[in-house]
This record gives sequence, structure tokens and C-alpha cells, in this order.
Amino acid sequence: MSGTAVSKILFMGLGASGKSSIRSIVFEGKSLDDVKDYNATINYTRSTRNIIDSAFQIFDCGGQESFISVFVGDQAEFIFSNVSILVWVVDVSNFDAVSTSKFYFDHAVNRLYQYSPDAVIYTLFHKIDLLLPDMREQVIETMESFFTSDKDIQIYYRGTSIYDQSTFAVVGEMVQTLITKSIKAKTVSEAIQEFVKQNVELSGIAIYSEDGLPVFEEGDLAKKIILPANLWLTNYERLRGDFPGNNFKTTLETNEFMFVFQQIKTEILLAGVARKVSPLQYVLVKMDKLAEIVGELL
Ligand SMILES: Nc1nc2c(ncn2[C@@H]2O[C@H](COP(=O)(O)OP(=O)(O)OP(=O)(O)O)[C@@H](O)[C@H]2O)c(=O)[nH]1
Ligand SMILES: [Mg+2]
Repeated sequence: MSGTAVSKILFMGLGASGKSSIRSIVFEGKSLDDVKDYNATINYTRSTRNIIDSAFQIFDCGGQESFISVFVGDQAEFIFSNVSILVWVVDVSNFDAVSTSKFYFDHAVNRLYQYSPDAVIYTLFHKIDLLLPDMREQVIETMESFFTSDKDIQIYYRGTSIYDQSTFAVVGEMVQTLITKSIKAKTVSEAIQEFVKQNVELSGIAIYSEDGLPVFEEGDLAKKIILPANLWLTNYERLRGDFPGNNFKTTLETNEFMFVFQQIKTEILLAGVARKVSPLQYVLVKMDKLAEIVGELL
């Protein structure tokens, strides 16, 4: 990586749309309580993360118009260079602000295309919890057709809320695309793929960063792990305090599934899910084996 600048995830969007809430929940382990009050970001904040040998910067840009207009204006080259992912956050509950958001979105996309033509965009229709469940799909559809661009640039659309697992899922998706560039990540990913192929009773394997981001996911049911994994991570410190020692793992059974969680390094959680047709003991042995393989690679 030497010589090349660290790639950026750039959070932009109007004020109070939820950028800093998302950033501090998924990257800084903050709780919902911590982000209840709105504190406007002045200019921008910059932090660096390193997940599985891939370093990236997170820019959280203040959304007040006085700031955004400078970001897409005089500071554009600095802000929009070396960007891997632009995350454009739209507050879906604030209908009045949508056209202003689109106005700056267009400017931002032009700047992105100019300074980081290979970047992709995630447009988050955020605070989806504030819409009636019946309305959500249609609102997202309408917004999608509004937040388009004539530039040749990939735009993904997601409905998100800090009150469910959607923010972790979508940011995990982003981190997955960023880390696949590192050799270590490739090796781990191949090892998990191979393991899932050879052990069909495991229907999903996932590896989570300490913040609860799914950085590897393999198998049909891997996405089901996210909620239990985050609950587990939330309580891990306390559990660990009461039950010290190595090889600490827990299981969770639902009517249909069996989840196994195992911390392989302090900062990494390995989790697996199996349908309940397989005996638990068997699944535990398999997971031990996988923990050994992955532990050596990481
Ligand atoms: N209902 C709901 N409220 C949210 C959600 N996400 C954030 N909020 C609230 O909306 C407000 C947004 O605050 P921030 O995250 O600081 O907004 P921001 O986009 O960083 O704002 P600027 O820094 O001014 O650009 C806070 O009061 C949050 O509690 C969500 O998913 N649902
Ligand atoms: Mg902010």
C-alpha cells in the first residue's frame, strides 16, 4: 500500500440526516443512547480504521449547507480524492429537504466522478423506522428513481435505520468490498469458502469485527447471524469478566437454527449457523476446527 493514499469512506448528506449517528454506532461502538441528541458536525471529522490488514479513512462531513457548499466547491479536490465509497445519507422522514439533498448530491457526484472515478456510491434512505411499514417500499422506490445520475458510476440504494441491523449490514457490505484487496483477507475468505463447501451442515459462517461489522460472510444463512452476533458482542465484555479463560464460546438455539459464537482474537468474532437437524456437538467440533484454521491465518 505504500505510496498510495489510504482509501476513504465519505459520509455526506444534509444536516441531521444521521451520518454521525451511523458512523459512531458502527465504527465506534456507541449505543443508541449515545446518539439520541443531535450535535451538528462542524466541518468534518476524520478517523482511521484498520480491519484485516486494510486501512481506510472515514470522513464524516458536516451537512449544513454552509459546509457542503465548500466541500463541493473550494475543498472538492481534498474531500473527493482517493474516495472508495461515497455514502449519501437522506433523511426519509424529512420530505421538505429531499430536493435540497438531491441538489447537493448532483454536485457531489460530479466531484466524485472528477476526482475518484472508480468510487461507488451508497445512497442510504435513512430513518426508515419513522415511516409506516406499509409505506417503506414505495418511498424507497420513488427516492431511487430520484437519486440517479447520468455519470457512469455505480449507485447502490438501501433503506436504513439505527434501530435495526440495517446499518451494520450495509456498512459491513462496504467494508467487505474494501478489505478484499488485502492478501490476508483473500486467504481467509478462500479458507472459509472451502470450509463451507466441505461441511454442508454449516449453513452460514461469518466473521465480525469488534464493532459488529460482518467482514466475511459465506453460505446461504450467513446474513441471519448479524442480530445474534451484535447482541453477543454487546454482552461479551461482561460475560468475559465472569468467565475468564481461553476458548470462550456460546451457543444460541432458536426453533429452527443453532448459532455458535467464538472469539478468535480479542477483536474478531467467528460465528456459524446450522439448521437444527445437525447434532449440536457435531457443529461445535466443526466450528472448533474452523476457529483453528482462521486463527492461524489472521
Ligand atoms: N428515528 C431515527 N432517528 C435517527 C436515526 N439515525 C439518526 N437519528 C437521529 O437523528 C439525529 C441525527 O443526528 P446526526 O447523526 O448527528 O446527524 P448528521 O447527519 O451527522 O448531522 P450534521 O453533522 O449536522 O451533518 C440524531 O438526533 C439521531 O438520534 C434513525 O435511523 N432513526
Ligand atoms: Mg454529523
